[in-house]
Amino acid sequence: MLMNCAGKILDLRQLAVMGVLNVTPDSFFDGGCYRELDTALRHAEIMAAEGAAIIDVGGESTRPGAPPVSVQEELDRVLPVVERLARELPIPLSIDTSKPEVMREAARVGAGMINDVWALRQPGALEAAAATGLPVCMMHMLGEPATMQQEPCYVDVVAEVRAFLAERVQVCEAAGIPRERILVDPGFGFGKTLDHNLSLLRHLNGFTDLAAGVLAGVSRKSMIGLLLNAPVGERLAGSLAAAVIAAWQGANIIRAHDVRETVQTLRVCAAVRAVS
Ligand code: 7PJ
Repeated sequence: MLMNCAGKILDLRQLAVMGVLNVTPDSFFDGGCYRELDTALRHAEIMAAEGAAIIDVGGESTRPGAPPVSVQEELDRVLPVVERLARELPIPLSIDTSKPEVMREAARVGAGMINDVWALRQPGALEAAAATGLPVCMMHMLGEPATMQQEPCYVDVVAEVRAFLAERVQVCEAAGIPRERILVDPGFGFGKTLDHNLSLLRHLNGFTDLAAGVLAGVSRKSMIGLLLNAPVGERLAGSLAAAVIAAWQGANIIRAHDVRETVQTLRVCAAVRAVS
């Protein structure tokens, strides 16, 4: 399965790593590191050289309690980076946004995918995403970033997240985005307790039939921190373990901060999967 991302190909027959490039002052792991354009570009080039199949550019932190960002501020943060990287890198870029204006403008300067933690539920987002003709990643989130970690509650988290994503895929299809251009993501850490996250990881294989592929983002998240009682800087090994499980359970794309280590880890996973 090949996904056309604005002319660059994302090959979903292989396990892919999506490298995270935050151009925000306040993201939980790398916030503040990549604000300067040159620093962001250099980091993206390193991730591409380390084997990232796609790079996810985000200009708004979604960590619990993060302040909202205006459209103009988000555009100012992400557009110069997307424009330069689209020209200079051989791999596609996704734009991590929920705002229709940012989707449109990022697509105009060369973004190859729309990654929306709101699953195109903000006003105008579905239409804007459809009009770009780009692939989309639809992520599940319960509630909204400011309050999502205040006692998230499900009767059956796996069934409910699956039903949500199935419905969003239908909505996309009705808006003119075919399944071949849709990825789904259970949204680890977005309105979920540790137990919810573990159940979703355990049953991720139940999501593979919903769309063209499954994306999983577990890198350095608090679920790893809770299991290891480790701060964000000491969550690499745990993140790699979770990445292996996600891949083994059928995830196609692993979103990660530590590209080199994640690529190496998934290579071992893929080799074992390839034998009968
Ligand atoms: C995710 C994301 C994720 C998708 C973030 C972080 C928080 N997009 N954007 N999936 N997480 N699709 O990097 O931990 O899990 S921001």
